[in-house]
Amino acid sequence: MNRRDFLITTCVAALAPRITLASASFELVAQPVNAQILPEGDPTTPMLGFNGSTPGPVLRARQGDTFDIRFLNQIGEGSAVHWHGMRIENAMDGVPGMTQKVVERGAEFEYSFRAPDAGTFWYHSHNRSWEQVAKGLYGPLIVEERTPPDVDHDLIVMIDDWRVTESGALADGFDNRHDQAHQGRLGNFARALVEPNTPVRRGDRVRLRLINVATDRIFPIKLEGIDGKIVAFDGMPLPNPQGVSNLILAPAQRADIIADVTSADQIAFVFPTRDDPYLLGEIPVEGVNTTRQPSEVPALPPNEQKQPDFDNVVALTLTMQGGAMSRPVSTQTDIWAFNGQSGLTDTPLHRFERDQTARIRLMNDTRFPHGIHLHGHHFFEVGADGSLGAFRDTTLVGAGETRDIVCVFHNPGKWLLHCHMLGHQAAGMKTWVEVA
Ligand SMILES: [Cu+2]
Repeated sequence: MNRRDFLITTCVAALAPRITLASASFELVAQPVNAQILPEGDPTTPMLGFNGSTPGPVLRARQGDTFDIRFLNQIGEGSAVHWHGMRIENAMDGVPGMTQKVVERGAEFEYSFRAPDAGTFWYHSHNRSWEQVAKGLYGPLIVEERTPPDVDHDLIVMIDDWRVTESGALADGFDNRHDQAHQGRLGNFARALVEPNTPVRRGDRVRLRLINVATDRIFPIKLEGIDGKIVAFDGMPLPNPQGVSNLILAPAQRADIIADVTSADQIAFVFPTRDDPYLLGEIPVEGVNTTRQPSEVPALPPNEQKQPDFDNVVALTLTMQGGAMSRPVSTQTDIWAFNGQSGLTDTPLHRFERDQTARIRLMNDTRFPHGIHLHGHHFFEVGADGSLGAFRDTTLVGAGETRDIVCVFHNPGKWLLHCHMLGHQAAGMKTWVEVA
């Protein structure tokens, strides 16, 4: 991809959603919306959204609080909402055909779940997600720490790409098999949407909650104008905050950054491409904060983790297969497969006892990277030296790469395990596990 692939480069963020404190009860209405994807003055884009906007409203609560959300489906086809990264009860996970019936057009569904973990999460459609998410059915879900870190601004940065025609409409072809066999549906226009879109001061300490909400595109992201650390991945605090260089977010992955503003002009989110860096978005800097004293970026308070039992480990292998430039797996399979199987089978990949520890070897035997997402749990990425790394819900496995993950299957129910490149999921790259 290069700069010319994008229609335009700069514009104002016009999709700013309203912030909503999830109080006792809240209505989330999926409906058609018109969004200003292209710059002001250019045509708006017919899309789907929640409560009149895409992205949908920011759902925000305190750790331990309960979200009571009445979902109303007014999009003219079936839908459902998945609360990505939330370790909640199975019946609330929002997967049609597995954890609930599809919410038909005109129907509604009551979601109610307690937020066990503080962190940066998001919600999105899980029905024909490759199309409904591409059309805009997603929003941020923020769970505040009981004692939040000391920052001057808490900003959500959603990074997305869209495939837009010159008339401003979303391009058709959501089920395009050529896209699905390659990297998926990649947009010709990308942007970082900042919420709230307010100026910051030089010297301010900011928390940036980056979410890759794109259906298929992996974003390497260079941050300019700040000095700080990554404090969490996929909602889960890092015991030791790490540097912000080499940040890569696969679809659905998140990174929380706490940083001090060093620029007098702007904080910039830059997508390095082969040709030129591409400016995804910026936060303006106005004025100077003269009172804040320099200090180390603190680690966030940890969320609960069950420690793996390495004396009793179930060892499994999940081999990613198929796609363009690979041998077809078999005549029985779709474009993509796990272990020779495409799509959901009657029996799960594995049935775990509750609290059982598993070490799953993710082998990518394809020519493309895959972002593998497990529902209802987080897992440790295992480093090359065997050490336990970040505690995530989605892991990016490069073409030809192998990565082990270690997971304590603590959450009873039926859980999807799938590629979060949604075009790959559509073309067979999904399976499920069951926890007793
Ligand atoms: Cu994939």
